[in-house]
Amino acid sequence: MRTIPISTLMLCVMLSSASATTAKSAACDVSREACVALTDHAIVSLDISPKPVRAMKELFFSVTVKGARIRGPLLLMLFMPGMYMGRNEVELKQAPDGSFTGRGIIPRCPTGKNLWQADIAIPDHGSVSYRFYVNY
Ligand SMILES: [Cu+2]
Repeated sequence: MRTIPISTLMLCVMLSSASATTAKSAACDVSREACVALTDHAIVSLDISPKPVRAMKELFFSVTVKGARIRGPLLLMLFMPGMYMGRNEVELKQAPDGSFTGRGIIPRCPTGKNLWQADIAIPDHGSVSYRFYVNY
């Protein structure tokens, strides 16, 4: 499981159709661009707006799932790798266009660190993770 920029997705799919989950890719920071992650037969893209992503501001999360029929809602979990920052979950409800959307807030870390992770469980298809840097 890893994340890649949407712009390189098609290239990656072409280069590695037989082994998509082990292909090397550029790191993707969802604070700056929409990112795609692959899990069991599902292509999951996450976008967060407004950009760049800031702490203590309401954020809009939008997820699209391709390759799998998913029924919402989905649960997006926000946390800092290696540090407990309290439970922070965003319920993503299915919008008329088929995407899953919700709103949430990322708190400011007292240590000044700003690496966060968003995990989304895709029912029957494992889960995907995205790491990104929050701006203070
Ligand atoms: Cu922290």
